[in-house]
Amino acid sequence: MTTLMKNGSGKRNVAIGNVQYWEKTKLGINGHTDNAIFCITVYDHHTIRIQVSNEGSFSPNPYAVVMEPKNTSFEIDETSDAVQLKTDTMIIELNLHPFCLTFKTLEGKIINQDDSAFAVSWLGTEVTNYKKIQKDEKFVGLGEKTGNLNRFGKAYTNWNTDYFAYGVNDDPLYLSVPFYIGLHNNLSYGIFFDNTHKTVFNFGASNNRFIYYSAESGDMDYYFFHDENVSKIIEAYTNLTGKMAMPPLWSLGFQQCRYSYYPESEVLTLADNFRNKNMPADVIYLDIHHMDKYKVFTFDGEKFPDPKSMIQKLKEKGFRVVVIMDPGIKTDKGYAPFDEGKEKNLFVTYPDGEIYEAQVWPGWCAFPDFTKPEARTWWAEKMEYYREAGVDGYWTDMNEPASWGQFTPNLIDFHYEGEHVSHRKARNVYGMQMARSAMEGSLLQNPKERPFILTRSGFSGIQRFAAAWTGDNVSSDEHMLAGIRLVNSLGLSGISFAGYDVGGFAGEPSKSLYARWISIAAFAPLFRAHSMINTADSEPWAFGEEVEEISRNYMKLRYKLLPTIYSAFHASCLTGLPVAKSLAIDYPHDNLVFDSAFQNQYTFCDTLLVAPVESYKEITKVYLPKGDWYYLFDSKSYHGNQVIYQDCPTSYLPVFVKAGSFLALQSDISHSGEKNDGILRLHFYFGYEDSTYCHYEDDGISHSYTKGDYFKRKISWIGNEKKIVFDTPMGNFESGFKKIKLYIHGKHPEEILLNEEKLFIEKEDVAFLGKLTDFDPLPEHSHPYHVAKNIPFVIIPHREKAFEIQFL
Ligand code: NBV
Repeated sequence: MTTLMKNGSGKRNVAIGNVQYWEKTKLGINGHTDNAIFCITVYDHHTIRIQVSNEGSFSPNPYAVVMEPKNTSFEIDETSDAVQLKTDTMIIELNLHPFCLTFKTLEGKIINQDDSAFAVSWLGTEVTNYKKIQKDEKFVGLGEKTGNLNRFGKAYTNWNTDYFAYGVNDDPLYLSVPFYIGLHNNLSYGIFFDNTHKTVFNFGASNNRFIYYSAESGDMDYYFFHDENVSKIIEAYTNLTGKMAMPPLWSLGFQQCRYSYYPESEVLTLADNFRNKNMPADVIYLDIHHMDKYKVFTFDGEKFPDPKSMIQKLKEKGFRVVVIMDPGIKTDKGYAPFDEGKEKNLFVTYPDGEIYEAQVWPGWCAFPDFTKPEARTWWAEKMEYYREAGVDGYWTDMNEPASWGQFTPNLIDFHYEGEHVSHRKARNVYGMQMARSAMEGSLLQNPKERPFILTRSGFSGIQRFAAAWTGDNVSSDEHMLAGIRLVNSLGLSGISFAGYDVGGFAGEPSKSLYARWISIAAFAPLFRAHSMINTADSEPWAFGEEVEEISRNYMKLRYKLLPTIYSAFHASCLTGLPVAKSLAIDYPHDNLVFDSAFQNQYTFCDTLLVAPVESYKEITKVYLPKGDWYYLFDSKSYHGNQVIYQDCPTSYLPVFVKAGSFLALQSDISHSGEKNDGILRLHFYFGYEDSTYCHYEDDGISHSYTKGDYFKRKISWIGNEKKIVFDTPMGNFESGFKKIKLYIHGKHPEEILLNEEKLFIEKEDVAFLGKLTDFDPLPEHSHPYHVAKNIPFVIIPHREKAFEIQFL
């Protein structure tokens, strides 16, 4: 196009120009301007795609988006200067001279608007969309990005990067999600820029005129989301880019990693230690030393002479093994994965066809082209080697891809589903496609079980394939808090199953730091401890008796909470909303949420408010947003909308429970596969706001839940009627709980309804969870009280703390 000729050297900015032609289509508007073609597509009422290209056609973009436009009705209104497209949720106004988009509410409030002079512009191949900054606008999300919850005033680059011991303000890291949420004037919207090149998001850094997002090359291809609240925007974004599938229950337990546990005897002792020390755990990782000379799909015969029987022994103790897989394949003739990959043309090459080699752990390596379907399938087939040995989960590391020198030449070729592109376009999706291949491999090799893949690198949509962790963090308080923000930000960006290395990967944590970190991580979606080679032991018992005790208490609490956590994962799979929710999701227009003192706070499973605090603090400020709250450990109640000072000795993490909500706990178990005592402890925290807890169970491992083999029961609190309602369960799975003990916390009226039955509660029946060391103050039940008519359970009152409900 003329643009490129005029601007080939990238000397000056070239804006999109005036609209010369437009037409209404079935799905929106198509047209062209002085310098580009454009297309506006209504995906549904709250999701609009804007594509602009100066290359004559739009590129297919095969990775992030899984949704097709729905047939959504919309209206078009035309004036001489503008065209308005109106859905049930918003108005998109296209100014014609020049092209400039304004997104408005149905009442006409501006949600978001292009900078009228620059709108979409090019500098050479670099394409940018400039947006006006709205008054007091805040920005959240953008995935794995360091810095403040509110990203205003900073700029970020998306370019997947291996970054050992990154600083807490460094950028870019391993995984890119070019999606953010804007907040202002009680409005919220989302923008997902679907371009896999290196992209930059500037939220008002070094200028006071606009915010912008730009890509080195390719189309301006973005989705605009608007709805009544942030949750709905995240839902819409994950409708577009996909939701996670239900992970295996064991992956929600405690996971222990180290670079590296070997030989076999050390791994087995590690497992015994967890059991002997009465510390619940589910997963042990094998890092790169499990391999023969770091060659993927091998075991080191000396360190692990019989991996199959070792893994079998671990399984008997209730452990699952997750094995690391790095993408680099040693270029050794005679090493089957290399020979095969070469013969089948599955490696990334230079444009002249020569295999691209770079150095990683095994030495010079070739890299499977995971953007090529045949390479993904081949890798998935190769995973038979691990499955044969009994491996259950896979950890895709170094998949940015990383190599010594950290500077991959841009000219190398990638298949990119047949588009044949350079590294510039493929890098950001390489890691995600490796994780995809690992997930497909897990399903291929072990079709009856759900995969668990943990990935370091990824792109928008990675939640469909893997959980993510935040890479090589450092043992420091500021890193601990930065990790929490990273996980909260991943959650804002569609990646719900995420965590950080407890204790810090690089360096060595102090006793109190480890204790604090593991306490917080008990409330992280992924609960995994890890540490670097040549560092001191860092298992939860390695820091002395007191830390061991604290770790045990929080690990046990995690396991007791598994019914709640599992139910929250189920909800997350349906909605795309995170399990660890930044307060920006539910309280987006409350400025204190963004205050540096409170920006790390989040809700876990919608019920618990976690206030992370440094290890050296004995007292901390906590912001309780609107509503009422109870301190978890003694059920002391607080009004919300206030800052409180909370004692936080190392053994007590400030955690609060939302008034009016439920927490479902089970008895102590030592791993997720162990049977509980069949009693669900349902803790209700009295309050005036309504709430619903959707209790979910299934077999925890197979896919049969997708065919109806689940147990699901809505338990609601209707505040103004003072009524707890147990809905009829749904699904074909028999609940593992035969009884429910109901605990009522807080100052409540003497009469509460349980469905239609009256439940009389004496004042002294106020319950609390008790001291951490005495966490299960459940007394034995006494006499049956009465049989409720319409619901299948018996209520047994008890004079101390709980009501027992028995299923008939
Ligand atoms: O495989 C070794 C490590 C791994 O333990 C860590 O979790 C990854 O993030 N890996 C990076 C390679 C090099 C670390 C210096």
